[in-house]
Amino acid sequence: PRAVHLSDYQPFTHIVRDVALTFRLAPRATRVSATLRLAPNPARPGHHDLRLDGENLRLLSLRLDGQPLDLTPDATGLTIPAALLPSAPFTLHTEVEISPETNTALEGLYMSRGMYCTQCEAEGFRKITFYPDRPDVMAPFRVRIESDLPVLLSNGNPAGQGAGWAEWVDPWPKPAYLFALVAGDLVAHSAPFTTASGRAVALNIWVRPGDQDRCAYAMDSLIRSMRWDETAYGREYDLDVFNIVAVDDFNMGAMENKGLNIFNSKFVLASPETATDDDFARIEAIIAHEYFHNWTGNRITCRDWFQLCLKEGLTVFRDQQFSGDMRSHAVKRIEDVLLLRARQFREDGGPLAHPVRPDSYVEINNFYTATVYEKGAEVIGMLKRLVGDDGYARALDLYFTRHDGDAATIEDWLAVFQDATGRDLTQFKRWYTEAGTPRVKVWEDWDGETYTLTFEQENPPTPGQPEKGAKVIPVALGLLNPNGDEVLPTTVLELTETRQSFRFPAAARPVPSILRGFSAPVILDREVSPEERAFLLAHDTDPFNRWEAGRALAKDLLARMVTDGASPGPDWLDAVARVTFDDTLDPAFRALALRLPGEDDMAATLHGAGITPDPARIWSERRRMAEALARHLGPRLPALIDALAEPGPFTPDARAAGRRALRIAALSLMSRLDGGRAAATAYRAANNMTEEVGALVCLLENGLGQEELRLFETRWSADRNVMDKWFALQIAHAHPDQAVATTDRLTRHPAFDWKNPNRFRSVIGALSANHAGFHHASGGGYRLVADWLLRLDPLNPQTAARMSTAFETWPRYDADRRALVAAELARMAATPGLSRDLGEMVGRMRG
Ligand code: BAL
Ligand code: ZN
Repeated sequence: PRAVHLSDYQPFTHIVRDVALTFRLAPRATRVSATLRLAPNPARPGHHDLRLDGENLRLLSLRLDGQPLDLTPDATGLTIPAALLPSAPFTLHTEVEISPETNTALEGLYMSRGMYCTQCEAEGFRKITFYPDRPDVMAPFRVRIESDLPVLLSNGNPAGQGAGWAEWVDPWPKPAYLFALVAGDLVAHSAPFTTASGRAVALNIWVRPGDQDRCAYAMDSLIRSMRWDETAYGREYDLDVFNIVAVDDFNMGAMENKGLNIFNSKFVLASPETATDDDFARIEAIIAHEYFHNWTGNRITCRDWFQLCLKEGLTVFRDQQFSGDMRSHAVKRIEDVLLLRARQFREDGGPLAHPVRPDSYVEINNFYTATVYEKGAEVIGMLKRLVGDDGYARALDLYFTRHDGDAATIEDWLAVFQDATGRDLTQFKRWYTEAGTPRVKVWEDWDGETYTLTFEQENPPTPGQPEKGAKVIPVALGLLNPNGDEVLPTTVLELTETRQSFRFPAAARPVPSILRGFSAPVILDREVSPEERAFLLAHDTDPFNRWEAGRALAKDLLARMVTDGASPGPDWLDAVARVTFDDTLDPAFRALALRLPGEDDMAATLHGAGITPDPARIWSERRRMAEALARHLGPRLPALIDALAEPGPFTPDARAAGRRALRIAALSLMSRLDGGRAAATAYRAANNMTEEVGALVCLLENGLGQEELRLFETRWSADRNVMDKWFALQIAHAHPDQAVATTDRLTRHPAFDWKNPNRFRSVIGALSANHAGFHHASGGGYRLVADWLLRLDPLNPQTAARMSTAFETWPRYDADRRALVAAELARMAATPGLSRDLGEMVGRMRG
């Protein structure tokens, strides 16, 4: 397959003035007739062929201005030669037949348990009808759906319905990737909304009968998102209805189709009994994310798929701001950075590294990555820090006024910042075009009067990018005096050169708090004593860096335990104890401070320090660390666990969730001491899924919980989303020597419906999340995952390709493991008929 290059971009030959579609739904023979009113595009002078994308379509009829055309499509589309085309506007009519029921790839129009639904981003619309399936072709759509199913939905506003049909009109020009259609036996959880300027909007969340009592939190999140976008960004909703549909079979989390968002049901349905606090937080964030796309993605879309971060980075940034406003900015920032390091730094440091704006791809579905999304959001956070809150607000206002209705680029985006603030962003743009996580080394010097910080940035080579220039790195800095008082409040230093020094008057040697709020997505290299880290954990006024100091203390210790058999000493144990029992601190923060560094994170850190990580040893030393902490805190744990019990009914708010998180963290430590007694009691007493899962994990981590797993399965066997947890937990928390066997056994469980992406992820994905199990020296983890990717690939290449990232960290490990992974990658690469999706991923990982 050929790569597509950013440098080859050209506007489309034609413009689409409007689109009328009629769907006659039938599981194996849906008829789609399309009427496109087209005209030559003045931006592409000359008389051109018209090339329409189309895949797996049976062409039944083709007419141009009413006249039949006798043309045969090829495997990827249909070309109408220029000689047949008028130079004036014309109308093209096509009718095709498609088979939603046999569409297992879940792209285009497909069926999920009797319901029709669509997924068109990035290039699914071409599996529905012949069309210029590219985001810079925008048009208003009129859609008629004919079906006996009771609920028939498409984008825009309703325009009539009767027995067996419904019509929808979307007045906002949109690219085809935002098209959506749903038909099914569904019920709505509804609420009214009035926008700031008085438009009445009917909000509906459509679910299967029986699920309607699990929509309240999603609806509440939607209403809060709509209000927030009005106040924070001045953006109002622009249609009379906003529909959300929950679907069980879905490749992604959710999709922002104009006026008709389609969601993976796990990110909509929630009740205290079935959803954990993390689920509630994710639902709130994803509902917000998809809603926010209405302006950042839909009203202003991307010119081409290389610009994906234009909408995704910005929309992630906006949903992070929203969640921070709804919950706690400090806790949200820590969680976001944990995720960034776990997923994006991991990607940026391996064979799949790519720029936030890539410049070539084989399969665009492979670029819905942590780099495009999460690093894309970090880059916007840095921009905001550099131009200030007012500058950011002015730039965004200009972006919305200048580009409403456009398919825009990163150049357009940076231009609004330059024009609104006068700041030259030429160098800053490297964040978009260069891959890799910069490493920033810091030295300090104090001569009795002046304190000097010297920074040196290193931008490591990544695939296809051996050399890079210096980046603009905003480093938020505070200085504390030895009493813990802040002598320099947060100040943003701008690194623009490879090596740079900053001087501060200081009569006493200050303690620096560097990269506050994680002000740039970099790896900070600085030799810091455990005493200084403990000091910052106790005194830093910046909550992120306070947490970071504790985390660094733990990582330094764990690294020494792994490499030279060190043991936890009072410096770390006492520092953690002080935070754990400090009632003046937010329980959610204390829970995060109690969380030990993850095994994959440790492996990456050791690798970065030039040490080959041994997954089994990291696992056992981390366990020894947890046991030492449990013994140290042990006498005070029962009182903490009791004090954090929530009286009264469950509420999903951040305060209550934080208390539960700390309680479960304490219970986890307690379980290392009491043979699981407290956790078993908590499991039976739990009246919500957070505590049910929390207690179960405590047991599983100690090789216990078999009886509780049976109870859980009996209770929840009819609930697909809850059963996904049951599958995932016992694999992710299995002993490393048993993880592969547990996974293998569960793939034979009658409820292992491997064609359902959520279930596949909850089993095969859970194995790759079990670091020591997946990287087991036997190679069994690698083999099992590769076997299942090869099995899934012919049916659902997108999900198979995404999950192949399990292998992306192979260069970190020892020669034996590298050889085992190489053999699996070679086996996949040699498989006949491998999809373009998985083929590209495997090829990139092999290098
Ligand atoms: N656009 C794909 C799903 C999302 O990022 O919202
Ligand atoms: Zn998005």
